[in-house]
Amino acid sequence: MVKKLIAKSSGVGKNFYHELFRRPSDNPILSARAWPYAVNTVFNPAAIMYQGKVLLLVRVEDRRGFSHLTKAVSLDGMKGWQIDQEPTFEPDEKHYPEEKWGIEDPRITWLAEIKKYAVVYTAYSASGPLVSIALTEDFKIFNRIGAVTLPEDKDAALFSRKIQGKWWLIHRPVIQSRGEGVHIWVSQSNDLVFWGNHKILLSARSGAWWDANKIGLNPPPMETEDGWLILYHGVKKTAAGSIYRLGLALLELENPLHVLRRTDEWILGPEKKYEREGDVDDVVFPCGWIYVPETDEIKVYYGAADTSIAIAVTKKQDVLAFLRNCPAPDETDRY
Ligand code: BMA
Repeated sequence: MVKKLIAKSSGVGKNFYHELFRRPSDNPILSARAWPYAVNTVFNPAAIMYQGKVLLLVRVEDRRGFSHLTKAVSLDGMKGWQIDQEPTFEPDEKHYPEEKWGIEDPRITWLAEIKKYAVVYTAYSASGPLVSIALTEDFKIFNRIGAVTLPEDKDAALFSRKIQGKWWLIHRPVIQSRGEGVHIWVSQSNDLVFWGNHKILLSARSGAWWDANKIGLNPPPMETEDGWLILYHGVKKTAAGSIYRLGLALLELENPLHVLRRTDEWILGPEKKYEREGDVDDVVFPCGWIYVPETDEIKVYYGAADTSIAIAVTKKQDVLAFLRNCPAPDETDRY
């Protein structure tokens, strides 16, 4: 497979994106039917290794339309899920009014320096979605830092370590006034509470591109020998609605603002029935991925059509080989 993936030049079809990620035949692996209590849908899960098992923190939409987060744990990350009998992490509107209409789309990062897992999630406030952070050690007790951005902002995750002496947060503010696209930004902090030094990290393309006008981060950045691996979505508006597809980028390890590579083609898009049809058609939306060093596999956990949870599997070395052959983006394009 690797040989095919490293075509000499980039361009239409040259990079064989469709061979990079494989969907197991068990897909979708989790849906509302598996849930121990009545829910509408389960999707967009965060994923992390915890005590030797795969832990998903799943976005669960109840039958009012509000979301909360519930934990599902499995030894092999495919089957035998043990799902909490009730919500694991619920909105707390009384103390955090920004969580009025629920909490959504978590991303988990292990912060070795403070020995805590950071859960970065979308709080659905009356003024629109914004980014909140909570810290946990055991996925039972969650200590909220609270809202760290203004609305409208979402699709956020932390880098796993300080870089240039600061914590770095990727997020996706929607700036209404300019109407020139919705881009991925990065901000820095000393304490995870107050964020500044805001910069555009990746910009949406324009025109006919699959990632024209609106992009956002998916799982947290993954540190690799070649750089920070980024999986992001592009939202293409068509006459029939929006199509959510995924692309990859690679950022320099000690200066993530330097984008080393970015795929021209999307590497995963809605193809299967469970991705094409659901509460929201034509969506693949991961919030977590897990690297398995023994097999070099990366397992991507994604929401399919805002209705169920599926997996796509690849090998890290195949992804890095693929990216080495992708263009280095023109960084003057950003603003
Ligand atoms: C995005 C997010 C995701 C959702 C997707 C498709 O804006 O809100 O939670 O999966 O839209 O509906």
